[in-house]
Amino acid sequence: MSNLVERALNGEVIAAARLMRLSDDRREGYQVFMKEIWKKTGHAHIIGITGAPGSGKSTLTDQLITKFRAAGKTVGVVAIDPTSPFTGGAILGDRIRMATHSLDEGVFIRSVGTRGNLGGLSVSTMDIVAIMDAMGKDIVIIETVGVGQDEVEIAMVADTCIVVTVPGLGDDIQAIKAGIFEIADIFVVNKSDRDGAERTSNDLKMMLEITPKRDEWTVEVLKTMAEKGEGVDELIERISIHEDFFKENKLKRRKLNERLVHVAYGAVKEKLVNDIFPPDKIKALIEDGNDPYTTVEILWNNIK
Ligand SMILES: Nc1nc2c(ncn2[C@@H]2O[C@H](COP(=O)(O)OP(=O)(O)OP(=O)(O)O)[C@@H](O)[C@H]2O)c(=O)[nH]1
Ligand SMILES: [Mg+2]
Repeated sequence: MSNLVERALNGEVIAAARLMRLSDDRREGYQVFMKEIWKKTGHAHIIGITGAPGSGKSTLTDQLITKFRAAGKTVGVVAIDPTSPFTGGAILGDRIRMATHSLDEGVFIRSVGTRGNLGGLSVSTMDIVAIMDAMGKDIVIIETVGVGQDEVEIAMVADTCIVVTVPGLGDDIQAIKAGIFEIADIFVVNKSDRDGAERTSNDLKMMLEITPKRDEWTVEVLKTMAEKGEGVDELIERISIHEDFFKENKLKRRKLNERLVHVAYGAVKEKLVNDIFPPDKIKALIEDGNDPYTTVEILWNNIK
């Protein structure tokens, strides 16, 4: 095992950050150490937080970190920013908001860009989650904006998936994407200081009643005021109940396997695009006058 991996597994932040960078840049040989890392995963409880932009996911995450830390748990956070990988306002916002935890050694926060990923969580994002898990973090929170593939994929990789909504959806509950009811383990109506919180909450509950249950788990709707920390204790408790439910029903192993399949599938796609169907080669073949199917055939025959 490489020295860097060993140091990261011992919880050394600098080593872990370096591994994350190497994986993110897809540097030569990153697979070698990621194999070691993935073998050591499965300890952390992974919480996905998704929801519309500005619904309060980061504020809520910040509150959750405080509570988990008070309970003696170590926490990793991966915040996915769909806009700009380095200079986006949201990243800056997250940094400032979560700055209170920056001196706490038990908290490791990392922002990543989606970098025009084909949609959903990139493999390197999942590598970061794996590194946090392998280094011994008890909880890893993934915050992602609920757009496109992201929210479906977060449900695939997270043990507990929290969907954050805000009041005001009441008039047109149809506006809530149907798929959302299938991915949430817990619903949160944040900003419940605003008008219509009760109604939004009731509407969600009504919709949930007609949604088939998964694994006999009851999806609850909780109201929070993340800014003031209200309702956060109840949320923590519900997360903990879900974690127990998970373990008792042996879902943990199933979810872990789902996560591994998901990442392997992403890695396969990445390898196919990089090694067999690189965009520049596709472009060159098309420019030579080939149709799309002939292009694929030529590239495919090249590897045989
Ligand atoms: N009124 C009210 N405002 C809140 C509450 N919670 C968060 N906010 C505010 O809502 C705004 C957005 O909060 P964020 O936590 O950045 O939301 P987010 O979902 O992480 O946003 P993105 O990451 O940009 O999608 C901030 O100005 C918060 O202060 C709340 O309970 N009530
Ligand atoms: Mg945020």
